[in-house]
Amino acid sequence: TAPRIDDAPLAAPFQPDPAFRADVLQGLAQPQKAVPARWFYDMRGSQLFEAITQVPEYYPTRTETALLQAHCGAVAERVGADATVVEFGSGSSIKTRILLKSLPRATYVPIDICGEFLDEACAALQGLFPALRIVPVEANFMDPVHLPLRAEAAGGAMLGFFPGSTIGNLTPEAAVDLLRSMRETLGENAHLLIGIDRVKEPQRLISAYDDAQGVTALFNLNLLQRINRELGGTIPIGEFRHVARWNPVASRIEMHLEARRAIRFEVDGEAFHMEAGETIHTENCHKYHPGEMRVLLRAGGWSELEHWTDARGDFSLVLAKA
Ligand code: AVI
Repeated sequence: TAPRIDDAPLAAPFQPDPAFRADVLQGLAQPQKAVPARWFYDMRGSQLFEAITQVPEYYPTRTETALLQAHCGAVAERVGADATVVEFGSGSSIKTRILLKSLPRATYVPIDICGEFLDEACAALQGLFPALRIVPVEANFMDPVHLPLRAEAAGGAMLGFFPGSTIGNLTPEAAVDLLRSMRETLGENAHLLIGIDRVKEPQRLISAYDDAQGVTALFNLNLLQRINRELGGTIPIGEFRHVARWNPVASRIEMHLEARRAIRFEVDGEAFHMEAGETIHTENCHKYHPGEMRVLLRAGGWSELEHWTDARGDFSLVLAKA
């Protein structure tokens, strides 16, 4: 007999991302439990990160935005108004608007891991810049990215854009590898405009990653919600608290999720146990001195052309050339 319409499945069953599953199961089996920070950014995580950028203690976004406003004209003079701007981890693309205003004939290639968020950001940007050519790429920019167009095809120069001190979420070794792969992706003669957070008093850094409203705590805890939802986890989220610590040896803020008491849970049928006070390490945010930034860029194949900072010396905006 012919199948009836009401026999058809309503929707394909949800398939967990195999890379997410592997990272979580391996990470939770380590003596120091850890889950890579890239898994923060599902739809809610991306929205919570945007909310973090608005809290008073989180100075990087405000400071970098002011630096971009002050110096985007100088960037445009170097790269030309018809440059192709390739943004690594584009998120809401809010800062990009400042840059694109000074590059009226630019092509924009946003790369982001969250396709849903990417679509929304592109639609908003297209509304503001109706003539802008946007070529979105849904990808993890940590992996080598194949660009759908290169400078030859687009006409103008290539300008990599990596704001927000996202480079700080990598170990210095991984940061050098990423800078090299960006150089590879962007080609000869490319420029890179990069935002890097500076070392400062630990208390200011800790407050920036443990804000009074608790937005960063929600962002961190959302990772556990994502594990429960997408990987069939039974993690008792209320039994965890958000912790931000300054690690002076590694020059980084570390975010952890700390168990308030001894707990047991399962993820995808595998059992895990945590002692009271034991943590899951979820993020590193490395902070650099200006001289260290130059060395890092150099090791990644980039020479510093300009280095701008704010009156307090909180944050650096660096323009470099391949
Ligand atoms: C995306 N990244 C640069 C942020 C940072 O400051 O390292 C992520 C973040 N984590 C907590 N607050 C913000």
